[in-house]
Amino acid sequence: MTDPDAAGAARALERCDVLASLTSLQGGLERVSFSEEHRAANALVGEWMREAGLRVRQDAAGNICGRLEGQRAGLPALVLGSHLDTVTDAGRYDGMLGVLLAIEVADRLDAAALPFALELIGFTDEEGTRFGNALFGSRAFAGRVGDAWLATPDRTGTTVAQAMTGFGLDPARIGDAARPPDDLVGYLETHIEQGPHLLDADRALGVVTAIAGARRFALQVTGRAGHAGGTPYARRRDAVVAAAEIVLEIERISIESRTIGTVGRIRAFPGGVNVVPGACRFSLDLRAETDEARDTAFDRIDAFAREVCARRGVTWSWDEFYRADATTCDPGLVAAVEAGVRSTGDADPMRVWSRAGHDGMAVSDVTGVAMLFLRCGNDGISHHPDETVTAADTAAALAAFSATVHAVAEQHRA
Ligand code: HGY
Ligand code: MN
Ligand code: MN
Repeated sequence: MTDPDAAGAARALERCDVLASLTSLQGGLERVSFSEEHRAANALVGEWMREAGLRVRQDAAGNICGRLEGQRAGLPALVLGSHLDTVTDAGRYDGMLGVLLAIEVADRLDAAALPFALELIGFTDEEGTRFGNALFGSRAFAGRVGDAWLATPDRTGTTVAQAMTGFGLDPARIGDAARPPDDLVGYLETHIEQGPHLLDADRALGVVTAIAGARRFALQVTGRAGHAGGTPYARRRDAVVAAAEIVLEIERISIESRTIGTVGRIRAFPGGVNVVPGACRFSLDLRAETDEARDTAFDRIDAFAREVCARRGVTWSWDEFYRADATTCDPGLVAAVEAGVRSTGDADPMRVWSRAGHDGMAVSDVTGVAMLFLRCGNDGISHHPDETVTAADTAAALAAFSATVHAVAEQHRA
């Protein structure tokens, strides 16, 4: 890596620290869509894009976008991006580092020599933290946001459409964010791995070949509330104990079927310490390298839950609120990412499939996508304040990302 790579990496990491201050969470990081923190982040990132010479706009979905023309005006664009929203109590690199490294790539490029335009995008609401459904900004980019999504309420009852209006957007114009395939050459995203695979293999960078398909569910067991003292076990219809059996089986089925099932949220109702819970609501985030493995695992979980609930005299119900199918990265763009990684001196680039979901899952509906991963420190922890990367790995990622853009340009010139 060269000094410019180190300098660009240092600036990107410093800017991640600045963005981390735009938070709604006392003592932690949370930045959700159509919030004042989102507004401030778009303004700041837009300014950094302008400083790098891009023409900047906010699109109809609240994504912050920049553009550099190529050899001539109006060419289809190679898009570099990631997301600027976060989970609750998040790390500061998930999403943000990819957008900021894209700015560093644009800042050093002679775009007028490129056979395509270069666009940057900071997507909003990749996580789904506020409204549950995820990939909002990138689904809008692909023209896949419909009225039902706009009517989805957050926990306060504010719908996506109302939040957009408060943000200064017109939800009826969401279609204006959609990009036709002919506008696009491809989409490249640099992202932290959010797991330990590069760390365990002692590799700074990884070439993503596929992104896991995911489904998210709101699960519910309904029994009957009762007195914690007076209700004999034989007469209980305890929703939490039934749910506990199901949660343990989710782990067992996931491990056995090489899928990844997580119960991240669980709540007992009515929630009194001296009341047998009459209901238990819990979430399921289920992902796998293939949609078939994911869907088969869910069918097994569903069958097990029905059996447990019948045995315990309680009822089982669920609602699916998010689905993103497994995405295979574009072979040509993967080859360019591999060339980028090789340019950093890694002669045998490591290929990985992403266990984390990414905006590329949505963007792949309108153009080819590929990703460059960089190593996560701290045992690969992410979606946590202890999420970390090193300056050296970030410099390597910047060098590789820049070289990837040049490799795509070479492909287009050939
Ligand atoms: O959930 C995910 O995998 C991503 O971080 N949104
Ligand atoms: Mn994330
Ligand atoms: Mn992310």
